[in-house]
Amino acid sequence: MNISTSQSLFQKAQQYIPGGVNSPVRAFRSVGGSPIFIKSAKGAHVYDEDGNEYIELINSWGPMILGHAHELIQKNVSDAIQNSFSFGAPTRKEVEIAELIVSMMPSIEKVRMVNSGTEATMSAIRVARGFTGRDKIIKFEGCYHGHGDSFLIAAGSGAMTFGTPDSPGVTKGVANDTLTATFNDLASVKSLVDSNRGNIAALILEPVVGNMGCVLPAEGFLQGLRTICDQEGIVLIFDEVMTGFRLSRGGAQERFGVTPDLTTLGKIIGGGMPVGAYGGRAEIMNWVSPLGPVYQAGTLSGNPVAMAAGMTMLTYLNEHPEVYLQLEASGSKLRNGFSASLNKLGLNYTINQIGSMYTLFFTDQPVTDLPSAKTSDLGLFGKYFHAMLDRGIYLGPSQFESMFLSTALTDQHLEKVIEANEESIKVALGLA
Ligand code: KE4
Repeated sequence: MNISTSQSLFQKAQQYIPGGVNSPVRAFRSVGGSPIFIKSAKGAHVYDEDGNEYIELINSWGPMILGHAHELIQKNVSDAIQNSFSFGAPTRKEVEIAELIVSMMPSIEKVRMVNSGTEATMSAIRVARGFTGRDKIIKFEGCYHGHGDSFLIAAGSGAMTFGTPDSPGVTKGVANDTLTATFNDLASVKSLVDSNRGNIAALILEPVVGNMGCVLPAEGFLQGLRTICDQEGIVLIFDEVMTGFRLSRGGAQERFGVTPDLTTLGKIIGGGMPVGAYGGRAEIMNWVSPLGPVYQAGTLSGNPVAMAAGMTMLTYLNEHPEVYLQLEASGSKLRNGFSASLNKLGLNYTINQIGSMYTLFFTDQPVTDLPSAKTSDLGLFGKYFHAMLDRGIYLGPSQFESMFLSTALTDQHLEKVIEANEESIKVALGLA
């Protein structure tokens, strides 16, 4: 496959941009090779600068749940830009999207729009600290909540790919207030709570993890966290930047029937534009400035063009529940197809899948937390990744990421992915 234009662009990019990319995972460092530069996308396909077509399973790491260049979103965004791009003043759309988010996610009584998932999680723990008057937070190894200092401790996603889960530049003071537990291990949470009683403001997690690869909560885990937080006066924060409006119309909290005190959102709510949000119980959110004393602000928060994209996306998802039936069917079809291939090859690699999120782990261990995710063979994954790319399937360039399906994927697309998957595993194993 000719990717010479991408290669020369990458060469040039590295002169001006650290690592040649504006977000680390894009650099292909954990899978090797030179990243492809995307020129355009439509529906289930992306097209690189050399004209190669790929079936898309990243979907911008989640936002493009309806596929790329959805005509309704395109139209409403192009209408919005006729009225200029930004005012730095309140607008009608911000009220409408806030009302819609509150109606779709009942645990959210009040919500504040920001510009990224990172801003959402940073702000959520700040208001939890303000509300409780406590300093410490609990997070889970392998969960990623954006690049805020408090979270770059045993972080997942790109941080983990680089083997630097604890980033330089995060001060000891900040790190001291972040306690890390093991995902799916309530005892590890209880021991942190016992040794920090009265000092823990919040517990934050991805209710379904995407950032160590896709990892599901064990039976009773989420409810167990809810009980601990109720007993200890700890603010339970579900980071639904990935899962929000993806795993169901009301996100993971609706699917698993566990109600957090605060929720952070991103990705889908921007319809592909830079949008994040945090919200939850009014008695907590009322602490946010200008109503309360916890400061948080943003020049482009609630940007009218971004709100047009997000509002169109959320309205469509709210009015078309069949989207979630299709995504469930697509996720199951892919999982069953992959399992059939693995059985044929006599391999019992682990597939973690829920709805339209999945990860194929190159390990025969069950993957329930960071240590088990790390038993995966990264070299094998890298060969598999490139074999899939050569067959026109565009996966996330890391073993420790979830893939994201869109409604633009047809059965034919999925069958092509299943076929390419079997061939690519053989190539990776040197069997073809
Ligand atoms: P952003 O600041 O990247 O918008 O959101 C941070 C974030 C917060 N919480 C969760 C659960 C997330 O998954 C993310 C960001 N996800 C990564 C994918 N692993 C974004 C991809 C990237 O970093 O380039």
